[in-house]
Amino acid sequence: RYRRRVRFSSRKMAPLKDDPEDSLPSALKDGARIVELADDDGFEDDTKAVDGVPFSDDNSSKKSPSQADLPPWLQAAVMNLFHDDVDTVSSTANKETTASCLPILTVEDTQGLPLNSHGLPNLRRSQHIDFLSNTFEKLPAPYQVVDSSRPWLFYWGIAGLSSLGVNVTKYRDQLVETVTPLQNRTGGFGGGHGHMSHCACSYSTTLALAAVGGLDMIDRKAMWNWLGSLKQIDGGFRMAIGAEEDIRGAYCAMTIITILNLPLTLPPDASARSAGMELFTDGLGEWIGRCQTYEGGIAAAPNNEAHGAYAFCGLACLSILDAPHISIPKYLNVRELTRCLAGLQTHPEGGFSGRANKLVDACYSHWVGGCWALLEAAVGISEPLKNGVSTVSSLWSREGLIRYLLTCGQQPGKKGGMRDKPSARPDAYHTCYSLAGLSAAQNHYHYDRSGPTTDYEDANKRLPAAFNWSATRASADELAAWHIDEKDVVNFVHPVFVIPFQAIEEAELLFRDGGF
Ligand code: FPP
Ligand code: K
Ligand code: ZN
Repeated sequence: RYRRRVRFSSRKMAPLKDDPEDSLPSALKDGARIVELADDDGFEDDTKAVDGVPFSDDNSSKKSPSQADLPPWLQAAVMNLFHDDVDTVSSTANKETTASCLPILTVEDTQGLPLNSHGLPNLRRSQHIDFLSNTFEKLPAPYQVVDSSRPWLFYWGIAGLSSLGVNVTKYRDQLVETVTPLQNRTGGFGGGHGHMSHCACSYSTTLALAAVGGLDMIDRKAMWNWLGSLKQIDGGFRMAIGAEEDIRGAYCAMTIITILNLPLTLPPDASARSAGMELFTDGLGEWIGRCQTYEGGIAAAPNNEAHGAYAFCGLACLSILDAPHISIPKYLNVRELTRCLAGLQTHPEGGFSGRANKLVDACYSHWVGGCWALLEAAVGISEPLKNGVSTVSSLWSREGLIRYLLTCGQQPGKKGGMRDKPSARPDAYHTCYSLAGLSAAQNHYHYDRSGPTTDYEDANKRLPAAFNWSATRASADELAAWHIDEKDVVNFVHPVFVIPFQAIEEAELLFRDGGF
């Protein structure tokens, strides 16, 4: 009797072939941890259940030619090696998601998409451009529900188009005209006409205006006053006057302050002054530190559940306060955070989930995928290239994310756009953040530690830390290893502000003198 080889002791594991050596992909034979079990181990020998995953050992005739070239992690998934037998609502949903993704991931199902020279779907650039351009047209009635989030649509459209290489400055006059009635005289932007100012709307409007070159329409002094009214005595920021205090507020407020070069001193009538605070940055790093949870991840606010989207807000905000290698380890446990975020990359899909045991979703390609450049800068593996030679390594699987986005993320058919997962419809939010995540995976981002650092003694000087980034293209070898062609690569996206580098450089020049 043969001895069966298994990786995890689970009743529901897919059966292995009679000759276990032959049934293992070669990459798994060397180096993989193999556990030998005697045949009297109590497992049923003829289990055929594969938990809804459409690959079992008897459908080899359906395998696409490209399956032989699959990377080891995906081969392992095809063999259904990663399963436990605790069923929950989430685990069932996860299995269904895996089942619907797997044939698309392996390109057994091409969805009718044209393939690149490596057999992966091409980036559908022109279709995605058409899709995002439509965001600026008259929208169908169901969009009424986003009437309070109109600036997000402008930002997602502008940022996504920039990633695809569109020169978005052609939208300047149109955008300035549209957001003029959203600006309140008391400072900031609301989500729709007559709405009160809100941090998220002010953030997305500021970034969209920066990208099109329209920042000078903002009343900076009023913005400064309004942001001052959001600063709390525990160090954080509210999203709006009387609204919730969370880490989005911290990232949005510090982004606006930095891009517009507003004074770091709180306005005279800011209520946080009553607790002795003087600067927008007072107590902020400590407050972000309190958002790190027992999982290692970052929550919206202290004592909440960690979520990948808030990890980005926290890391980006800290990367504004000071250089990542200074501010991130100062306020966060980097090892625990890294472990938590790495655990959010799902297998076999290769994309990210937002939190433990939940589903892969393409928008987390940015919210989690965008954390790596910041974390890698914090631990010192993303410094500028030495003599043009890349020695950069990664804490995550770029290849996995790229494959998920190009296969499962792209909407097939005429319309284009990108989607959460194959069962979802495309939308501007997922298109924007899928492209930002694709950019994080396909390009290298470097932090220059010799650049200027924060001088808190001079509170009227802009925080310089977030302006020390640069980016470089991946090598031809890397593109080949990731199974992509040159034309599948998207533009650089600034790792902190999530718009093009050029827009950040122009804002830096425009408000160089500070003051009002
Ligand atoms: C859970 O939704 C999602 C959240 C609790 C946070 C979402 C926040 C953002 C996407 C970004 C915020 C950042 C800024 C700058 C405004 P869910 O339960 O539907 O999703 P899940 O199952 O994937 O967790
Ligand atoms: K979701
Ligand atoms: Zn999503």
